[in-house]
Amino acid sequence: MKRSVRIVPPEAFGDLKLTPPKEKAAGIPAITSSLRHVQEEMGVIAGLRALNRMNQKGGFDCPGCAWPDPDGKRSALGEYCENGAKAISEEATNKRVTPAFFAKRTVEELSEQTDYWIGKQGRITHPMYLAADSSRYVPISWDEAFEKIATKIKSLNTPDEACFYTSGRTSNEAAFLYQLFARQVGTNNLPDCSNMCHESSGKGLAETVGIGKGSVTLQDLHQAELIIVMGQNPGTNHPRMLTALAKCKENGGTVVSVNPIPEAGTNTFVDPQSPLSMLKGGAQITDLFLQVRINGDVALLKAAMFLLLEKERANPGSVFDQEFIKQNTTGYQAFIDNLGNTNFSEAVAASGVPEKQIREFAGLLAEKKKIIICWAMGLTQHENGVDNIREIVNLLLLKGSIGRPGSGTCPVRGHSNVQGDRTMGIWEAPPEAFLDSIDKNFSITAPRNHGYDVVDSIKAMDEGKIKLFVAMGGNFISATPDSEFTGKAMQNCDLTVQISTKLNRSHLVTGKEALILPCISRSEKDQQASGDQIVSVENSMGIVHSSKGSLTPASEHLMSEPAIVARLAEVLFGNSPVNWGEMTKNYDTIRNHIEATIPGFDDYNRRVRQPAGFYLPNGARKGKFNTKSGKAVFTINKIPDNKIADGHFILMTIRTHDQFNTTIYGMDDRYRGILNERRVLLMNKDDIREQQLKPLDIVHLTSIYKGVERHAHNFKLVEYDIAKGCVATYFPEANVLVPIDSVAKKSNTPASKFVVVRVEKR
Ligand SMILES: Nc1nc2c(c(=O)[nH]1)N[C@H]1C(S)=C(S)[C@@H](COP(=O)(O)OP(=O)(O)OC[C@H]3O[C@@H](n4cnc5c(=O)[nH]c(N)nc54)[C@H](O)[C@@H]3O)O[C@H]1N2
Ligand SMILES: Nc1nc2c(c(=O)[nH]1)N[C@H]1C(S)=C(S)[C@@H](COP(=O)(O)OP(=O)(O)OC[C@H]3O[C@@H](n4cnc5c(=O)[nH]c(N)nc54)[C@H](O)[C@@H]3O)O[C@H]1N2
Ligand code: SF4
Ligand SMILES: [Mo]
Repeated sequence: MKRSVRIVPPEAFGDLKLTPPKEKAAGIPAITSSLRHVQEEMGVIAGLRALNRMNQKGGFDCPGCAWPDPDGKRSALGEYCENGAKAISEEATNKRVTPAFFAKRTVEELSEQTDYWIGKQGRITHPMYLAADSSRYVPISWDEAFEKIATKIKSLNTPDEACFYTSGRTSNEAAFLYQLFARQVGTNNLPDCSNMCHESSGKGLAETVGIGKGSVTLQDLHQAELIIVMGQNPGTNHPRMLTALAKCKENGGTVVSVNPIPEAGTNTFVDPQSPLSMLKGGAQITDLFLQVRINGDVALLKAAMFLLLEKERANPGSVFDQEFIKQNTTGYQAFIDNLGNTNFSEAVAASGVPEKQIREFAGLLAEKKKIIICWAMGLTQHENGVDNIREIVNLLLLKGSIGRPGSGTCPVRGHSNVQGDRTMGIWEAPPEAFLDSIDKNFSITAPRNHGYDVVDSIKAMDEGKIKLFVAMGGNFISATPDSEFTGKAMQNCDLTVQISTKLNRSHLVTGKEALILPCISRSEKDQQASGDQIVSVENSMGIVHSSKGSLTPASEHLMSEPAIVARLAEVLFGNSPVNWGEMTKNYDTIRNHIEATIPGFDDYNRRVRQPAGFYLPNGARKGKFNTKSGKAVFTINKIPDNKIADGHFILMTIRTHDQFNTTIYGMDDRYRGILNERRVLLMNKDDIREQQLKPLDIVHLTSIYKGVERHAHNFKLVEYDIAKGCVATYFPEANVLVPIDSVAKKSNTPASKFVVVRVEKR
């Protein structure tokens, strides 16, 4: 039975209210907003008790972003931000989705609701099953659920008909078991949210500096002379990064922001953890704001480096670190020859930034030595996303700004353990050495052929090549591109299984049969045979530390993520050669296996219990580049051709201040001054006039890619300070416009920051 569920969220309007965009981030409004969310979901007392444990040594890790906690003393006023408070309120909510909830509603009915409504219903309490001939989930026992999955796996023609997705909140312990399970099944089909996120960073960095992770620590940020924040909105998505930027400024550093819109947090930051900052009215963060056109970053960097090269040629050794370049890099001459041929005025025009500001930027680059570049989705989610990262590396190499204190690469990760999941082997293209190690430690033979990443999984589903889809967290349907295409592809699967805490669209747009396996969350007590367990996570700076939940689980019927994987594996494989039954009695056993399999985890069980955890080895941080040549590599990257037809715009799909990816916390984008409405299109004043539109007009969007059109209707036009020719709206409502084939070369990351659209008045 094909259910007629809604794949794309309904086009319902809220009651839009506009206020001037905020000049200041955090401060009192952030505290008020945190408390409101805590109160609504958990009650004030329980909420504050939970917040007191969050990000403290021995407490639980914030389920929000991957920003690190300080190594040393932690603030008694709380080591969290507004969005951390929202994240915990959302997962520790008092509301419940019970079997009675499902008995009252079909999946079709549920799918007509907004994502906001769906997410707000509360925590799922029981394992649930959706039969092939039904539209209503009914309760199922854990044993029956595992039996169904095991039976399906046994029936596959090849293990590659199974696909195991992971979202980045999963702990190291759960992730390690999950990938091991997939490999014992016999597939490397392990797509993860990273494929849509920092995959371009991983690819670009591994190739040039020999490690697919960032090189800096928090200390480095504090010590840097110049920090460049590119394609990132830290005030909303990594709020405590502002504390680090403020420290850098206190120490005399300079901050440059590169963005098509001026984002609040990078203007002024009022540290809610610092009474002094509150009194003073906050610190100015950005010294120089460069309003690039969407995907104008390579052009900007090239233009700036061209100016540096002129200075260097006039006065050799004055700008570039020639000694560093000679000792540590390859490809310099070819890079310089190419850079010298840059058409400067064309590069300036392509960047969209006025020449005067580019000269100012180049002036800063010329005089500073300790430089850090931070970035996020504004650089990775482009067809040339990998080139963006390689160009950043070029600049840092010219300046000798990597592998030294106060300098280096800083890709700011999204989900709290997305980096750890990859370290644990959640990877569709695992290195041979990793698989050898798995084989040796567990006496299995892991498959060697690479599996599907996110985009390839969707295409495989479309072609009927995937029969079983399992998701360890996340919301695959809403997070992926080309929603209609993806939704139909997912419906081709025989069985889809979601291991989840809360309800989302992926529970409604399913395969023929579907299961929901509800799990405990990070903040909750994880009790196993040997007592309360800890799990561990790796943050954006490669620090592995423990996380211990303290709240009572949302329901007595929940299982932990590691226990779900181990139980399923035991049902399918028994306890030989992998002793799955032993695995979850005490998670120390899992960590011992991780230690035996993955480099850098020596003495894991002891070190993870150190109050601030431990740093994983990182060659680039120490100036050791683990590339083929043993040196860092200059690369040549073309300025992308971003010309689009007249009357078209480049659309970026971004996050509001009130959401975590597909989880909608509320309807306000407070810093941007857009309240009570998510269906908005941000457009520049001149463009509105030239298009003969008016602010608050209702418009329809059509994306055009290789002759195919995709539609999203009903957005209110908001006049906004955004680069000319560019427009913005929110993810996930706009994912229906992102073409499945528009992906970054090499990383296959959907280009969700570069969608060519037409804007038409309703
Ligand atoms: N509160 C909260 N925190 C989060 C998340 C969340 O949804 N909510 N999500 C988490 C996850 S998984 C991730 S990956 C991160 C995402 O963190 P961000 O990458 O900060 O998130 P986005 O909203 O996608 O913002 C991208 C930024 O890049 C800019 N931009 C877009 N295109 C370009 C471009 O071509 N060039 C330049 N220079 N800038 C551009 C946009 O204007 C915007 O400021 O945040 C993590 N933290
Ligand atoms: N257009 C567009 N699309 C994008 C992006 C964009 O910028 N623009 N960003 C991309 C990025 S960077 C990312 S990372 C992806 C995110 O993709 P996903 O990681 O797949 O999506 P999330 O919205 O983070 O997943 C939220 C769901 O996770 C489940 N969950 C929450 N906590 C837990 C837990 O502790 N355990 C388990 N098992 N489940 C839990 C809940 O059911 C919740 O509904 O989206 C990508 N999609
Ligand atoms: S910065 Fe990120 S990890 Fe830290 S408290 Fe805020 S949301 Fe949580
Ligand atoms: Mo992400």
